[in-house]
Order: sequence, then structure tokens, then C-alpha cells
Amino acid sequence: MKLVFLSDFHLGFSQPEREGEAFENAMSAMRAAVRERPDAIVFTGDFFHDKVPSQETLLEAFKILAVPLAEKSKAVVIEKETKEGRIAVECQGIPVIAIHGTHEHREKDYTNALQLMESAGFVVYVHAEQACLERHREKIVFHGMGGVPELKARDALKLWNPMPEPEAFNILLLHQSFKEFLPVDDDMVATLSISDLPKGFDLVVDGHLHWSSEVQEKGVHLIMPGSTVVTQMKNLESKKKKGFFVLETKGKKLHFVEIGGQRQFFYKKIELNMTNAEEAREAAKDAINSLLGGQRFEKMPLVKLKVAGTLAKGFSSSDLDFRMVEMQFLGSAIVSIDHSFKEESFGKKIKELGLLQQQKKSIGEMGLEILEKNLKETEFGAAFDVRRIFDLLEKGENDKAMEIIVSSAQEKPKPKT
Ligand SMILES: [Mn+2]
Repeated sequence: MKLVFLSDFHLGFSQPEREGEAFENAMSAMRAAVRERPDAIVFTGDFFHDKVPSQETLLEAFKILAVPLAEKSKAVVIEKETKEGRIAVECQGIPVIAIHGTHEHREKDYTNALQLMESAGFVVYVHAEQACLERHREKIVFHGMGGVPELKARDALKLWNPMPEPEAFNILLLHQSFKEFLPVDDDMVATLSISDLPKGFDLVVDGHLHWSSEVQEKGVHLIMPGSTVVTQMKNLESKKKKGFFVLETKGKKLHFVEIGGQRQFFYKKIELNMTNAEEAREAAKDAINSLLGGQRFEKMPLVKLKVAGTLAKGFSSSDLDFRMVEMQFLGSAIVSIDHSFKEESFGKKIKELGLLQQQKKSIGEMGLEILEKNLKETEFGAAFDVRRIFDLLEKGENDKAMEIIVSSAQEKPKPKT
């Protein structure tokens, strides 16, 4: 059989200048998916961006799901194995099998948006359940678990404990983070590792992470279709194009299809040292200009700039305002700038004070240092022995001190020019 794997449409996601983007990309992905003439389309969560989608968003969802539904093909029966028993669902067009994502996750007492889509006949929804599709003398079993809060993911998977069925092509559908895929400096959390995945599945398909990927390790073949729209603006999203996977179960042939008309996304991190607000803004502007490089874009590109480093003395992060830079690119790019500067920490200041305390300089010593420093800036320079003069002054022998100063000035006239 032929299957298409799609994920993370995030319908309802909106940003200034990008109002229709989630919908346009999802529609173009769905149309391209249908053109593949698959036996089923599989969706791994975050169809919607909000837990409770607006009616405007529901309208978009209906238009998108009407595309596979309207396809002329023989009705197909999907056997759904639920907690209440086996249910036969007759599907028109190309069936869509779906799990919910973290964005649609709601506690048991509430109906989630995918259950709503199922009741309208648009999708076959599974959560800690199975759906079985038999066609062309082939049997595919989809084992799906919708997105649960990351901290509960490992336990939830263990509790559900899905088992591959014999003599079938078994696909596990999830919507979670995996430790192996998170960049080290990412703020997302994960409790699941690839080694936690149950064995014996022909394929594992995971939503949630928005960049597409494929891995085969530890006896697991895992694919992530990624999102069809940039929402999180992660570095990896700028490296991979948006699209979907197509699988031919016979011979297990898999390939990725990019969707057309995508908005370009650039991501860059710059480091600045001992910088002030003005320099930081200039550097940010230069970095963005070099990313865009005077290219022409079909759609205004998206730029995410991260500025990090240290600030010059006397500046704090609150002095930094990059909105001016973002505004300068209005009409040519959609720019978003984040900054995280290391300020001189309280700890460091305490340490410095401690060091001064250790040195325990006498008032006399400090006075001498000040006199030496000030003299260096006068035309006297090193014309006389400062320590000797200081001692005389300290003891009140002002006349003698003056005598030495005057005579040394006459002996060695070397004024600074
Ligand atoms: Mn998502």
C-alpha cells in the first residue's frame, strides 16, 4: 500500500504579515498528498494550533479535509480497536488516520478537536488505540497515541504498551519529543529516548518536532514529517524544507516530498563582546543584511536572529531594544530578534570586593597610589621620588617636600608634550 505521512499543520497559527500562511501551506500539502494517490493519509498531531479552534479555523479545517474526502475511490472499511471494542468505520475518499497533538490535548472530560473531526466523518482518530486497514491482500495496523505532556510521555507509553500484530505492517504513531533530537541549548523537554520505543514495529512516525528527519538505529526506523509552517523558529527548521513522507509498504520505499510556495526562513546567532546598545543594533542590522544578501524573494522571508555575548560596563540588557532594527526591515523581511547577554553577575562583584578586602590596603597606601596615578597625568611625570615626597607630606614636612619637588623640576626638566 501507499501511505502519506503529514504533521503539524497548526491551523489557526497567525502572526502579523503571515495571517493565511498556516492554512495555505496545509492546503498545498494536502493537495500534493492527494496527488500521490495514497491508500491512506496519516496525520501525527497538531492539526490545530489552539486547543479550542475558532469557527474561522474550523472552516479552514473542513476545506482541507474535504480534499481527500472528495477523492473518487472505493469506500474502505477501517477496523478501529477501541477500549469499548472493535468498530468498523466506513471511509469515503482517501481515509485520514489521525492522532491529536500537544496543542489539541485536553483532559478526558473534554472533547478534543480531532474527536470533533472524527464525528464529522473527516478522520479516523486513535488514541492509545489501533486502526487496521486491509487492502490489496495487505494489512496495515496503525497504533496511535496522541500527544501527552512530555513529563508523562514515558509512563504513558509503558502503560499503553502497544504490541505489533503478526502478519501485518505495524506503524506506531506518536506526538512527542525525543532526547536525541533536541539541540543541547533547547528549552524543550523530553523524557523519551529512542531506546524507550517498543520493538517490532516496521515504522515509527512522530509529530511534534517541526523539522523533518529520518533515523534508523537500535532496531527502530523513525521518521518525523515536521510541520508545514514555521511556528517555533528553531535553527533546524531553517535547514530543512517543509513537506511530507510517502511510503510504499512493499519493499519499504520511503521518500520526502517538499511543498511548493514555502516562505524562506533564515536563522542566525551572533556573539558580541563588551558591546553597547548602539553597536549591538548595528551588528544585528549587518547580520540580517548579509543573510538576505540582496536576494529577491517570492514571499517576504522570515528571519530569526539571536544575539548573545557580553555587555560593556554600565549597560544592562534592559537598555537593549531591537525593535528599531526589526522595523527597519518592514516590507522586505519579517524579522524577530532575541537577545541574551551575560551581565556582570552579582557573584563576580562580591568576589571583587572580597579581593579588595584581602589586600587590606591602608589609607596611606591608597593615598600613595592616587598620588602616583595623578602625577603620571601631569608634566611632573616621574621627575621625583613619589614615595619619599609622600612620606614627608605624611609627617607634615611640607617645606622639605616642596624643596625637593622644585629642585628636581629644575634638574630634570622633562615636561610632557
Ligand atoms: Mn507542533
